[in-house]
Amino acid sequence: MSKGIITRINKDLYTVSSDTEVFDCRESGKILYKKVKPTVGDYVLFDKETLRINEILPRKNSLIRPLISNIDKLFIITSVKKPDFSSFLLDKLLLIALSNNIKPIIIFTKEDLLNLKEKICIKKYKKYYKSLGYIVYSNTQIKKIKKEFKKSIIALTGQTGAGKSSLLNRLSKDLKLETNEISEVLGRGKHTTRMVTLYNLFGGLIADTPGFSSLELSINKDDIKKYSKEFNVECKYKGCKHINEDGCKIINKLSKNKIYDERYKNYVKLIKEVEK
Ligand SMILES: Nc1nc2c(ncn2[C@@H]2O[C@H](COP(=O)(O)OP(=O)(O)OP(=O)(O)O)[C@@H](O)[C@H]2O)c(=O)[nH]1
Ligand SMILES: [Mg+2]
Ligand SMILES: [Zn+2]
Repeated sequence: MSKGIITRINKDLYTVSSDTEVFDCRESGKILYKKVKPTVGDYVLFDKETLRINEILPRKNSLIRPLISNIDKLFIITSVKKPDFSSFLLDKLLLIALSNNIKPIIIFTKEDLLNLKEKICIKKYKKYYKSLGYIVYSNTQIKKIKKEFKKSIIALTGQTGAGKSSLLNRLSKDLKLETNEISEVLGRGKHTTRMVTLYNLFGGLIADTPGFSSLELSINKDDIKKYSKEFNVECKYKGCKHINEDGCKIINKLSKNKIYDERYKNYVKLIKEVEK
């Protein structure tokens, strides 16, 4: 039996990469009827003769959107215009990464479309997120981004039209991935990338993924608090969620900083979203 990693899934055909070879495999009867379906990023045991996948090896983590497993780093592709910047979406994606034990890397795109005033505003956000300890790049910082690849499995995520495939094309001239202008009417992308595909690049693997126009969060309230840096503090009452509790330290700190307030609003909105 050989070990490999699934790099692409097309209906019931699984592309498995093993050393430097690539195999087109199908599921064996043994796993076909199991609840857990193989995803891109899964390490599998397969038979080179029969081209059957016999076993999915234990996962480090598994995301639903994008559907991918064993991710070390999530490149959060954050467009500042077309589609417009949304700190709510960014905060949501940070939570998805952190709660799945994935290192988030924020990459801003389309800063060239901003006027001076907007540039100053985005700069403040970048500074703030850096102050929280996150890595923040622009999609023009190719050298720095390349350094993130070594020995890592990376997934791109972000809205449709945010510039995920374009970034990969910038990083490697050979990929030539399809990209598309965003729809002027809807102000967002056209769902150009349809499949999750892992590419071998700079000593790591990176997945281009389909963008989304809306995204559900499936983590619990305690974890939202745990992974929201400024709000992961204890208050007067043990387990205070900082929503409307009397004497809450967090609520008392509001209005001191615009982005802090905005992150707080996002936090409350996310808690309410999972309460539904
Ligand atoms: N001005 C500008 N345009 C960009 C930038 N990055 C990407 N674009 C454009 O944005 C549009 C959408 O880019 P894509 O790379 O197709 O976006 P995507 O995130 O892969 O979208 P989906 O595959 O639908 O999820 C294309 O017209 C790109 O040329 C950027 O930094 N500046
Ligand atoms: Mg794309
Ligand atoms: Zn509180």
